[in-house]
Amino acid sequence: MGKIYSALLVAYDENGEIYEKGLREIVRYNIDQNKVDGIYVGGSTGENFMLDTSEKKRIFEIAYDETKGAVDLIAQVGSVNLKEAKELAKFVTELGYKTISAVTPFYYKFDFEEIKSYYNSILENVDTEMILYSIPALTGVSISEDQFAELFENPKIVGIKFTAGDFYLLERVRNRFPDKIIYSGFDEMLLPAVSLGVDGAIGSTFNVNALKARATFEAVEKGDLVEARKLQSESNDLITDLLSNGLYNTIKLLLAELGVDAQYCREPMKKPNDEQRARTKEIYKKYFNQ
Ligand code: MN9
Repeated sequence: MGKIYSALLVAYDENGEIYEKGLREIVRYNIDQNKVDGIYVGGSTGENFMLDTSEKKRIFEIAYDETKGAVDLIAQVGSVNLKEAKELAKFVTELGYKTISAVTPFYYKFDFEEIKSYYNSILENVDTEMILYSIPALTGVSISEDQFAELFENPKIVGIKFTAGDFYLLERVRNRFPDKIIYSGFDEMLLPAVSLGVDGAIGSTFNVNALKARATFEAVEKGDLVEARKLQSESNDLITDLLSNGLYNTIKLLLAELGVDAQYCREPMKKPNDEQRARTKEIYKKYFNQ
């Protein structure tokens, strides 16, 4: 059965500081209500790339402590500051995380040799397994099939979080590396990814829509494509509404409706305005309060 991981949202208070109570509640909600198999900590959804090192560490600590081994955890430690990435890899490993992940280095146009040495360097001093995080739409970095093969030469690299709509590449990689773990990263493209044989999915919208994502997986595994398409369409109605109203803010506001004190995003992301709040109430009524 495919695994469903929430890409963890982080609650920030009015001033943009980590709001521990809310973060703990989001973790709990994912375990108790969303019934996720795991949580991906420190990803895009956690607003990670706007944080300093001590804040990243604090989030890893809180998520680890609140989870208490109930579900699997993956710590995203990647950073364009390699020294920080290595420090975080060591930190989370010592905390007890069994799996790390790292986004491809971004901003500068690193060549593949540099990308490869970034990954091998992060893994040098830690004994954890690594899931590559590929998200070309945000990083501008695409990894080809042959480049994945080269990265997999490091036995600690066990899989990919594949956040892209390139299903040709996904099929090629799936077919060539049957033993690697592939997580689909775009929730709106879950069904095509599942149909190509991914092992699981990691997504922001699973913070409120994990049960339907799991049902989509199950329908494909039963061979019921008609049901799977119906479920994906229902999810995509919600995802379209979320994206058009401001993704992370709207999920946080929905979580608030569901009793989770998810609070705000951190600057430079904006706080929701009245219109977004009103629209979220409608979204809530449409999908969650039937
Ligand atoms: O973790 C997420 N990516 C980002 C992956 O947030 C950048 C996805 O879950 C998307 O948020 C989601 C909506 O496009 O698929």
